[in-house]
Amino acid sequence: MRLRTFTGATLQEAIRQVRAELGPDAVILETRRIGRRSHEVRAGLDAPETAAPAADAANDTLDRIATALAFHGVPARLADRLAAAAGELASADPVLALAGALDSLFAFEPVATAGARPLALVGAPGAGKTSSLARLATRARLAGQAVGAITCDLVRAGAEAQLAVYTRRLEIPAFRAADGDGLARALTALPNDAFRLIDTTGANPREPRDLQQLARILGQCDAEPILVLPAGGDTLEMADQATGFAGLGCRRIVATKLDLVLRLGGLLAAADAGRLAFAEFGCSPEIGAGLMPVNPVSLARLLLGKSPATAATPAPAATREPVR
Ligand SMILES: Nc1nc2c(ncn2[C@@H]2O[C@H](COP(=O)(O)OP(=O)(O)OP(=O)(O)O)[C@@H](O)[C@H]2O)c(=O)[nH]1
Ligand SMILES: [Mg+2]
Repeated sequence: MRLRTFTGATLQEAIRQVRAELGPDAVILETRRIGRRSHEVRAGLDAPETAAPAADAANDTLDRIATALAFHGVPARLADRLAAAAGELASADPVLALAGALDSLFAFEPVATAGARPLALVGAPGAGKTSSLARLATRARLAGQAVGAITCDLVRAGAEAQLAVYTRRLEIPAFRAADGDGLARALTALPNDAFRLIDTTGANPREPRDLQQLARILGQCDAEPILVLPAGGDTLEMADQATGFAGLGCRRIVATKLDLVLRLGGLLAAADAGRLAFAEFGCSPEIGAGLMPVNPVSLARLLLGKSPATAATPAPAATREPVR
């Protein structure tokens, strides 16, 4: 296989270079964000380039993408924008074309565990906030990072005990905070270089008082609120929920429960409506399974029918197959 590495300011631009130089049969092996402004795509070509009917192949690709987006229940206007962006890439590879389109319409920003602002997991009751906190804490601990957790959820019965199970197992300090002052105090009690995670009470985005209370608590510290949103809900409801939490300052989504659903249109609608970046996907009830950092290629693979496990990780080199 002929391997090449391409770099561009956006993933779409790097993929365009792959297309231009290696043709429609190029296989994407890896994508990587380098810093904030550069994307690297490693691609290969198994066979010599052929004079295949490129236009037909590109049309088949667009049909496949349109079918997948319809299956997922992506709202028509968003699906049209994605199809138009994919069409511009004129790629015969559906993953390539859809990844480029997703990259041009959405932002992708996985959670970095080092040097981060404190993160507050916010969302509706039962969304998966505490589980996501435990998964992010586990990831940071495995990376050798100092971690601390604070819960502001003193409301739901058993919430503190649930978090304590995880923090004890991870041997990380845990605090409770009843209000904004308590949260600010707990944050200063943790080392500055620690990865600081805040659990919050489930909030009803249709209830202004819930959001105002969250805003009051988080307003006293420099925490980034991250929306935890389960996949598979009604498209319009998810879009409304995302808009509500975006008003609280959320910029990113940790999507959970992808293992329970087949259709991801609601998640795309939510990210689009709230102008939220995709950060991580949760695909299992097990804490140990962790979260999957999302990038345009892994999301394109999921939308085109790959399971979360294979969407996230390229196959080993010896058995790697073309991404179709
Ligand atoms: N199948 C599956 N279950 C999940 C996932 N993430 C969380 N859960 C389950 O969803 C339920 C709620 O998860 P929590 O993490 O307690 O949710 P929460 O948002 O903290 O809930 P509240 O604190 O009550 O608002 C638990 O039973 C979790 O095991 C996931 O990705 N897949
Ligand atoms: Mg919780």
